[in-house]
Amino acid sequence: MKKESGYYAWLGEVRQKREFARVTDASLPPDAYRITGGGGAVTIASSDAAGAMYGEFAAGAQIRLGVEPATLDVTSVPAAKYRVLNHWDNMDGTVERGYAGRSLFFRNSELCYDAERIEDYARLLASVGINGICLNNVNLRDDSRRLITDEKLPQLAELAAIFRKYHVRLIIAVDFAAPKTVGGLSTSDPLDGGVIAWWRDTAARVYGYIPDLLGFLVKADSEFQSGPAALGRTQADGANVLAGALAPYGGTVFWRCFVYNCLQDWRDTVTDRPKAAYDHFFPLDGTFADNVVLQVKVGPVDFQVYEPLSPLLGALKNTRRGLELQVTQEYTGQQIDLYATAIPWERALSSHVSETRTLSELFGGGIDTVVGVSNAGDDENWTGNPLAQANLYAFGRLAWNPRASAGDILRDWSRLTFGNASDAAEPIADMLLQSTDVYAKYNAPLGIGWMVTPGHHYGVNIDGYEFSKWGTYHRAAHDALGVDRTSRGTGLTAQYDPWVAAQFEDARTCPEELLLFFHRLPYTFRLKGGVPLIQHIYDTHFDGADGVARFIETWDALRGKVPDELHSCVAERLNRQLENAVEWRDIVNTYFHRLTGIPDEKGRQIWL
Ligand code: GCV
Repeated sequence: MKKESGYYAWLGEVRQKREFARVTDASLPPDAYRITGGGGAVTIASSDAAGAMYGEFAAGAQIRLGVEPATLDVTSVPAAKYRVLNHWDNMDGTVERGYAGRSLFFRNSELCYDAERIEDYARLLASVGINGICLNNVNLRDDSRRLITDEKLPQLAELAAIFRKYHVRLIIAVDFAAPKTVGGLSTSDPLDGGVIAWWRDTAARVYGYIPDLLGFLVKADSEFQSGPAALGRTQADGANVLAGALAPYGGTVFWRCFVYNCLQDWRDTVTDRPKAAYDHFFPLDGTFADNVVLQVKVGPVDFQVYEPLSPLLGALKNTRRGLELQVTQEYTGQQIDLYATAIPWERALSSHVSETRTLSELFGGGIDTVVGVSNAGDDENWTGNPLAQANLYAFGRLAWNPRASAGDILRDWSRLTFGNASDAAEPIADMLLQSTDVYAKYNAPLGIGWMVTPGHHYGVNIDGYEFSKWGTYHRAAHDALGVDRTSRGTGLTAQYDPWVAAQFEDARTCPEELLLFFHRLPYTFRLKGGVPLIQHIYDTHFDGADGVARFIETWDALRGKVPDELHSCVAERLNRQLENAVEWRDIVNTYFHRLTGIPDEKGRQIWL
């Protein structure tokens, strides 16, 4: 079943190795390739072995997409040096925010894996250009802290060897307090001589086992993880001590910027969570060591359906940055609901950081790393919902080329997976292309976010986070909704480049999908098309649920055109998605009708 099933086509096909001629061209940058057809052979030129491998995968994919080999003429250079997946896998086998079974790597506090499956996974990742992977959760728990000890490193080195065959290098997530929790020292103060020596010894030990380790990943001072702030030190003090330890081995510190106060008081209207990363890191610009990459989430809050770009991405000028995206669908349907992440990623990458530059134009300059939080687990189809494989594929494609079009990527994935000439490929690509709009319509309106069930984050709960400590408030009242983050409100807009800030400041120029993120507006406020805000809420919620019903019709018509097992797996999820969308529709519409007393102009069913 495993290899024949349509679930595996994207992987299965790349397993069919084709023979291409290889030549060395030292003028090409690392990982880059040039593919040329003609003369009876397809030739891959590269300056290194990784480039030759990427070229072979790309040539194979082009041929399967119907390109005549003789006409191949492609030169491709990755925009980001590091294209990395972060797994949030715990050593007990659970996966934080995982929706595809259990961990591929861990069980019962041990490394535990199917080597053949890991090799499939490594090949799958390499086929879309991914070249780094962190296996353990950034939230360090129990034995995962000990992955940097002699007890766990021999087995980790065996896993590293499998990934190495495909030029994928391991990263280890480490506990900032490891000098204490692992080393038994009395402090983890980064300026303490004993701590500095401990990290040096640790790096020497780790690199003894895994000489090509890409580096360490750290979530510090965030959501109860330890960090330098608690010791009166800066984030730079913390990152630089690790960087010093890794430097002799060419290692990199991936230091996350997801630092905020998760114990806020909802009555406090001054503290504003999306301002936190900039407030913590911008003043330190230029003080991080050269081998530190600041890993910044794409939006300033936490992977909500609509967020502006994190202001930190454009503001830092003298510090290396990594863009962090969430492939796993924590807030976006948990691999039950259909949601093609390529579309919001394309929107983010083409968003402006200044009048003249988009986010994608920072690649090759300040941004040299792209990180995706993985959506894969040990489910036989890798991603729980087989259509969510498109998100892993799209992550690799956009990390390699951030200007690629989401539409092209999704169509390619569909054709590579279901067959170039298959009747299913186009309708499935169309469903994926519509999926994020449909999901956004029945979700929280216009960038307000966070109307999800607390804890697991699936399904609607409008006030679930409204009176909590997490800093995630919509502040809906009978007359107005949203948070004023302009200069008249919390002042978040001031963290952006002035040209970008000016767009956000004015409700008439603010991108409509971010209107309630930046503005507090009356329900009678007229949107660009003239529709009042309250009517927009009703209309989109009815449309969103109708959109899911249409997906079910499309999918029913595909029975027999895709493998049966895949069909029933997706069908079952679409039915659950419809229940979810109806619940969102009815609860959101009822909530706002009751609050405002304003009826739906179209007189549809709202439960009062
Ligand atoms: C790994 C969100 C998620 C957490 C995650 C955190 C992070 O808060 O809900 O599960 O923790 O982001 O990115 O560190």
